[in-house]
Order: sequence, then C-alpha cells, then structure tokens
Amino acid sequence: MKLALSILASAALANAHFTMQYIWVNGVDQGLNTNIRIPPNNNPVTDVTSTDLTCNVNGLSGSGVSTVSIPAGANITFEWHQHAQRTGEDPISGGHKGAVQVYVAKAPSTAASFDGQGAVWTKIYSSGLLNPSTEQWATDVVNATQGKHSVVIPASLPAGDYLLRAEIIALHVASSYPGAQFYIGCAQATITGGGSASPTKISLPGAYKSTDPGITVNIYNNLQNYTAPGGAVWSG
Ligand SMILES: *[C@@H]1O[C@H](CO)[C@@H](O)[C@H](O)[C@H]1NC(C)=O
Ligand SMILES: *[C@@H]1O[C@H](CO)[C@@H](O)[C@H](O)[C@H]1NC(C)=O
Ligand SMILES: *[C@@H]1O[C@H](CO)[C@@H](O)[C@H](O)[C@H]1NC(C)=O
Ligand SMILES: [Cu+2]
Repeated sequence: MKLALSILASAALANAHFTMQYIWVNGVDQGLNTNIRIPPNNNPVTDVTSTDLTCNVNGLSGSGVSTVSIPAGANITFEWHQHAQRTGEDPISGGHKGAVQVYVAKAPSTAASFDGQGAVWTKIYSSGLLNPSTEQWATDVVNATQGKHSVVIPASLPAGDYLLRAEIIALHVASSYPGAQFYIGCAQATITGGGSASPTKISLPGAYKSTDPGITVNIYNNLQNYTAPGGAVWSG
C-alpha cells in the first residue's frame, strides 16, 4: 500500500514539471516564451555532466530567439509554469522543494550564437532552505508568488550580450544520484550601461558534481542546512 501510494505520488509529480516562460524587465512582462531558449518539453535535466545542464535540452543555440535589451542595474523577474497558462494550477507544483539560482554569462559576440560552454558563468542569485523547522524552501516562495523570482543585474557588469540562466533545483527525490531535478531557463539579453567588473566564473556543466551536498541530499531527514552547488554568489 505504501509503495503504491509513493508510485502514485511520483507519477503525479512527473506530470507536474515546469519551464521558464517569461522574463520581466523592471516590472514589464516581455511575453510568453519571448527572448527564451525553449526546451522541447517541461522535463528536468538530471545528468550534471550533460551539456543540457547549460541551457536545457536543445539550448546550446538561440537561433531564431530574440534578445531583450536590459539596462545594467535592472530588476529582472523570471516566471515559471507547468503548462503555458498562468492560472488554474500551482505554478511550479508545490512538491518541488529546493533551491533557486541565477547565473549570467557574457557572450563573445551575440547572445543568440553563444553556446555557454567553458568557464563563463557567474552566479548572481541563490536561495535555498529558508526555514529548517518549517521546511520552507526557495521553491515555496516561487510557487506562492505566481511562479516568479527576481534579481537585480549588478550595475558593474560590463555591457554586452549575455545569457541569463535561471535554475530551479528540485530535491524531493535527491537522496541518490541521479535524482535532483534541474529546471533550467536561459534568456538572451543585451546589457547596456554597466561597468568593468571581472567576476569569478564557473563551467556549467563542469562545476556541479553528483556528490555535491546540494545535489545528492535527503531533504526529509531533519535537514538543518543546505549548500547550493556552484559556489558563492557574486554581488557585483
Ligand atoms: C523586483 O521586482 C519584483 C517584482 O515586481 C519585486 O517584487 C521586487 O521587490 C523587486 N526587487 C527589487 C530589489 O527592487
Ligand atoms: C502553490 O501555489 C498554488 C497557487 O497559488 C497554491 O494553490 C498551492 O497550495 C501552492 N502549493 C504549495 C505546496 O504551497
Ligand atoms: C551542512 O553543513 C555540514 C557542516 O558544515 C556540511 O558537512 C554539510 O555538507 C552541509 N549539508 C548540506 C546539504 O549542504
Ligand atoms: Cu516535476
């Protein structure tokens, strides 16, 4: 009976994956799937060594994808949903407990032609286990805010074309590897203004390991602390 219930529960979750569908710039919605490299479906990536970890499946090229202009220092909001609808369902399905992170990578030329490979990614946002006693995670906030989370693009980033990579790491079945589910959305942006900072950069794939405590972890065993993969946030 217990087994049957847990199979039912995971089947329900399997039908409840999600994708990043909107990017907002200073409170202005840019439109459904606009400026975003759209994966073929809403399944997660689970292999941290795959190039799918960069920008999701089919995400190495942005051919045909538009690029949004963003002033450095802008407040960017990413919005995720299970299906292409904003109402009538839990935005990211509440069972997906885990972390939310945002990375940026500067393209050598255009954002659309950038594959995001190599040590090019800088983490600008990370939120994980917010309250161990209530088991509140960053994903609970995203679900409660209609699928949205926001980050300010550091004003000191050099101007140019970028990939903005938002990531939700669902950890509800992460006690063995592969298990953690990586939901990834990459948007194409041209950052204007900006400065001359040279932040630390990591590779995706590359920096994440199957043995990272933030990737293979049992979140249902009185977890008191959580360290998201990919190192520290660069605050600009
Ligand atoms: C960014 O925008 C969101 C959505 O409008 C808002 O909730 C958040 O407070 C803003 N963040 C900052 C730092 O202005
Ligand atoms: C997720 O958000 C939806 C819509 O606001 C809400 O009905 C649902 O209870 C939330 N799920 C969890 C687990 O918080
Ligand atoms: C929690 O902290 C301990 C001690 O600092 C560390 O060994 C462990 O890896 C951390 N757990 C997670 C999930 O980050
Ligand atoms: Cu799912």
